[in-house]
Amino acid sequence: AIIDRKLLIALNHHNLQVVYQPLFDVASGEVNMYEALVRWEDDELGFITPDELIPIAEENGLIHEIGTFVLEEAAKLATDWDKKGHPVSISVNSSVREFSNSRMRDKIIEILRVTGCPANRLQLEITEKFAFQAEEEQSIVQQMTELQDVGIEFTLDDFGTGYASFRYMQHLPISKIKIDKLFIQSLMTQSKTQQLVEGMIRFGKSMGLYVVAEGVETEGQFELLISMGVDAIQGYYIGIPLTAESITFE
Ligand code: G
Ligand code: G
Ligand code: NA
Ligand code: MN
Repeated sequence: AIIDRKLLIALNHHNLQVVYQPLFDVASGEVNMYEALVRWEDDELGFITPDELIPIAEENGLIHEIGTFVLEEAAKLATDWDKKGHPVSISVNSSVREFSNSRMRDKIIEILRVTGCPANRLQLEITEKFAFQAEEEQSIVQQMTELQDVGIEFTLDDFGTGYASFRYMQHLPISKIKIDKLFIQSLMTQSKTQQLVEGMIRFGKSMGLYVVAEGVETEGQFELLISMGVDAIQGYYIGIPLTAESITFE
């Protein structure tokens, strides 16, 4: 299809963008992490959102090239920040599909080596939206475990909306969960949602995990989540996704 060809050309010309959204760490009271989010705008097709782009790329196989591009951009930026004295890490979304390539681990280690990025400055977010096949499981777990051994942390993204959370947690080396924004949207208006979020935070903490809430847009949500013991907050209330050049440190 035309979109597949256009995407390939855009990737070859590095014509995609990456924007970065801040995460506020409650314990330190500082932004200590940014999430990398890919953006693609085509001259004719216009703006293609990641919700459209990622499924297309998973289908046509270009998800691996998108992953490489975003990882390289993020690793370069985190290295640049490190050199300037900003100890801030960047987390990159990756589809479990990307780990079906047995060289995902090697690719990431190579990106760290080439960019000089400290391993603990690059993190990965895995979504539970997609199930992995039983036969892929061993390779996925092994690659993730080896990456964790060198210092790369994994977040289970969109927590609570998939169907495989507990299975993922049982097998994958995850140290953080990110409560999906769907739950945050009705946090203030539904007592049932409030109980669910409280339960997810308590569960995460009892598992020794770092618990993030995303999609936080108001002070009310922010205060309530902090009183519930959440470890980090992400959302428009903290900051919108920005290009690397627009991000400043005080
Ligand atoms: O912020 P935004 O609307 O762009 O994100 C929409 C969805 O796309 C989110 O689920 C996010 O995890 C996913 N996404 C954004 N960037 C990337 C990326 O570089 N790789 C993958 N696999 N998913 C991404
Ligand atoms: O699936 P993932 O969790 O990675 O998706 C992140 C998506 O959420 C991105 O599209 C990002 O632009 C969007 N997002 C980030 N902060 C907020 C927010 O406060 N409210 C809403 N509605 N969306 C947000
Ligand atoms: Na994410
Ligand atoms: Mn999410």
